Amino acid sequence: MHRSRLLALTLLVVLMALAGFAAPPAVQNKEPEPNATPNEVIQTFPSNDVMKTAWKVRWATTSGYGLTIQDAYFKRGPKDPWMQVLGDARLAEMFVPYHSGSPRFWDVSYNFSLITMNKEAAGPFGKLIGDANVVHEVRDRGAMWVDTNTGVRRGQKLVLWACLDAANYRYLIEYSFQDDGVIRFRVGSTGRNYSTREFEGHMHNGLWRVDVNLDGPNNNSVYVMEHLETKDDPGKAKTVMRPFNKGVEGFEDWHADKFTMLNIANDKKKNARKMPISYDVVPLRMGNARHFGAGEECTQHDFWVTVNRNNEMLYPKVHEYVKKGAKIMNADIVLWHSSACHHEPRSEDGEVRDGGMVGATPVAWSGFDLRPRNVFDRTPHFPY
Ligand SMILES: [Cu+2]
Repeated sequence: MHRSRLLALTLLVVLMALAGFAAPPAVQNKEPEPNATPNEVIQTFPSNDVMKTAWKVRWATTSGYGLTIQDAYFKRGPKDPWMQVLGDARLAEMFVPYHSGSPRFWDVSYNFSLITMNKEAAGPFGKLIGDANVVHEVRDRGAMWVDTNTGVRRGQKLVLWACLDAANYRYLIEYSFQDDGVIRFRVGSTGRNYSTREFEGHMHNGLWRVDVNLDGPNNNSVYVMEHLETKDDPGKAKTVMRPFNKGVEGFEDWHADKFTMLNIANDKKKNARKMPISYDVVPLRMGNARHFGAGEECTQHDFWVTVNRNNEMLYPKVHEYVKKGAKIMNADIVLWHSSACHHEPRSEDGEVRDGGMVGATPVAWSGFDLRPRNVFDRTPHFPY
């Protein structure tokens, strides 16, 4: 490059930086390397009494994805064997488009690191693990159930969480493994609103890739469960369970009036009541995020299912991955799910003082649950 043009370009970059324009880092558009440092946590419940249930979770940290789950096994009773529930699970992308059209960030692809935590972050009962960038906690989770005869049963959960250092933003990535077999996936958006656009609305699309391996990778089938009630049949309602996308790779959408859930079952393994063990995918959402820019096809649907191929990890390509049309009944399947959060800034996000943002955006959460269905033979942790 000619020296004067180089000088002009450098000057422009410096001026842009002074004016508060943060250029997004270069996109790392490669399939990630497998994680090299698995770490194991075993937690029995209740933590202060004779064991009833337990989780064994292997986790890893990696730049970009932050904190990922390698696999997770559940023990539903002291005499039961470990049963696999998860293979690899991760926040596969965090897509953040601003209402005016730009910027449109893919915040996992920029290879950000995790922040280092301290004792204050871990709280009174948490401990720092990894390179002090992951917090391990056992939290009380309030009432598990209430019964006429036996009263209130309180529950607990193992929580692993970390925080991605995404330029001005911070993303809390949190996985909870409950004593009743539930797994909660959450991502929380916080930090400082984008410089020069502090009060512009935008979206935080938490895009998850979860390899569900219920009792191992094989024989998993994906269904859609819908509540149907129409004015053609007043006063009547029914629940319909059907194969996801007719049993092959593809997509489905979430409908508020159908309370759409997915169900992932291992039809070969039954509980004592002869019901196939399964997990419900329970969405917890503000709405369905749809975006229409180039390369944003993956946001056109809320659920995608593929078979597990280790070289297919990129959420923005999921609409291409499903084109193979492979069978997702009695297969090793992967769930891809969008949990989006609409961020319309408030005074509570902070204020602009002397040209810079002062304050911190309170955490806005999105996510979903995986909830056992017929994994137990009866109510978990019931005394008789
Ligand atoms: Cu935001």
